[in-house]
Amino acid sequence: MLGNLIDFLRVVSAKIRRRPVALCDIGDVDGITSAAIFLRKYPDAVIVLRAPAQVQKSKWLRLFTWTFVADLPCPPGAKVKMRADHHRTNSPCAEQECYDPSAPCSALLAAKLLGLEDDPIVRELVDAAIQTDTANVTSEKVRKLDMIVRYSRYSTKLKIAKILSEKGIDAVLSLPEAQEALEKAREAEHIINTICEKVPASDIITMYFPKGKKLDISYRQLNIIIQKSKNAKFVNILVKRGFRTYRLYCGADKEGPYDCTTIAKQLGGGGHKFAAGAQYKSPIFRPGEGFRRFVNVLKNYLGVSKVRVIVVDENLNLNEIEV
Ligand SMILES: [Mn+2]
Repeated sequence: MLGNLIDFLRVVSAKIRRRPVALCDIGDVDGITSAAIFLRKYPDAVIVLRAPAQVQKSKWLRLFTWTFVADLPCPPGAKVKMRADHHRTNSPCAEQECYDPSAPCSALLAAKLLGLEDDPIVRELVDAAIQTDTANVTSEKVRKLDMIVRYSRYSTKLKIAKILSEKGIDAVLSLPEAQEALEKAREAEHIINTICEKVPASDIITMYFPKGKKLDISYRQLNIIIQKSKNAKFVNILVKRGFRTYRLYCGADKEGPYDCTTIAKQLGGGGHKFAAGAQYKSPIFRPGEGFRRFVNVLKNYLGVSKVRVIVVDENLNLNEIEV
């Protein structure tokens, strides 16, 4: 709420001062590096970071003309000058598009669009985004940046984008805020490992966190780790985030045969074949229906009448049910 007001005022003030405004994905290294690449080109730009679902729903984002949007859809009806994106579910919407669903990340497209492909800092950032967005992190530096981005608060993420644009990844790793975020990440990693050890290996793994907000972990990261350590082909994690708000994290093996976008779209979300998500709400008088809704979509997609779901409570106890 307050965050929206502050960002609204930041954009208004940018407009008054005729500064470029950019809207980039808040969730991962790809979004933040895309923002940093834009700042590299336009150091006085004002950056707003949001998740895809927030962009769809926000009433105020669509009131402005955006100079640049990256790793996100356009705010519905808004005028957007340039956009760099690789999500199959986000169709082209800007005056100047650098849109390629087969690209490994948006940062690469942002670099192309802004003509910065040969800039050494930009190349470092693009390389980091490729590693994280394809879930194939090979450098320790990038692994740390990924953790820092995931576990930093909003103001820190903006600061990180700025520092990345000026000095690159090393400068971010030496920030005191980065140490704090890494400490949080270590705690989260411990929780994730504890959960992971209790999950039996299977091709298809479905998990439900009815008290999901109580665990301070990245569920996207949990999904990736479950996929890898259990050799799973299709992992769905449903998280109850509030009284009637649900969030789905879907992950699928790149070699197939499953497609996450099919599930995510039916719940109002989107993404890639191998990683997609959705956030949706249950009706006010039936706050528990969100779980049913997801289970039905999944059963339909798999063509089965029952699925096994691992329910994880806030004390990390696992309970397997058939629904
Ligand atoms: Mn991306």
